[in-house]
Formats: sequence, structure tokens, C-alpha cells
Amino acid sequence: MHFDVHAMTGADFDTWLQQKIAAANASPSPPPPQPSGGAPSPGQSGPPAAAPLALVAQNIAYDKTELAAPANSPFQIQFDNQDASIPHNVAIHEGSPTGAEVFKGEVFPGPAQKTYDVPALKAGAYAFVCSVHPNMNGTLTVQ
Ligand SMILES: [Cu+2]
Repeated sequence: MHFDVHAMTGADFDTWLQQKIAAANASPSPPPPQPSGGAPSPGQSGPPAAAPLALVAQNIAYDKTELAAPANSPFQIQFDNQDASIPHNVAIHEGSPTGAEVFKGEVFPGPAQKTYDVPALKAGAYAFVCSVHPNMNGTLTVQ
């Protein structure tokens, strides 16, 4: 059996360690610290805002049963009510259509469209539902 034993003094080891740390930190450069709390200020460069979620109501039904949205980030729902003279909206409830309401879009008759501004939601399972027709609903996954 043969071993290479690298004997170093404490000082040599510290120097070697500092070099390793410096090399590890050299690139890529760490991101600049972000201000804690609060939304990014307007004009700050960042990823482009996500496209609105499109949802259509027709014949007293939504065209989708599942939607997904990013967590902790405001988003929009572009809601197209195609039912003439029938009011619909999109409300968001925690967990299920009977859970706590966290957002309620304006109810309006079709044919018309509105874009709802939905506040940031925590990650989790939600339901989207029409406040007028509870049988119009689907799941919203926020992650
Ligand atoms: Cu409805």
C-alpha cells in the first residue's frame, strides 16, 4: 500500500483554501442583491410579463377545465364571454369552488371581453368558477 501524504502547515492550508474559494467565486459573478420585499420597481429590467390566460365562456360553460399561473406574481385572465345577454365572470377560490374567494372578476353579459388583473397568489390548488353559474368551474394550479 502506498499513500501520497500532503502535509501542509495551517497557514499553507488557509492560503490554498482561500484560493479555492476565490476561484469558486470568480465566475459566474453572483447576482446583485435584490431589495427585500415589495414588487420590482417599474422600469426595472426583468422577464417580460406573462401573456394573459385566455378563457372563453360559451353555452354556459368555460372552454377550459384547467388553468395554471405563476406563484407570487400578479397575472391576467383575458375572459371572453360569448353568451349573448348571459352574465358570467371568473372568480378564484382556494382549493375548490366552495373555498374562500381570493379574487372575483366583474360579472358582465356577453358578447364581450374583459381582462382581469389577478393579484399574486401563493402556490397551491385553486378553483376558477363563475359567480353566476357555480357549475361553470375548473381547476387553477398556481406554482
Ligand atoms: Cu356564468
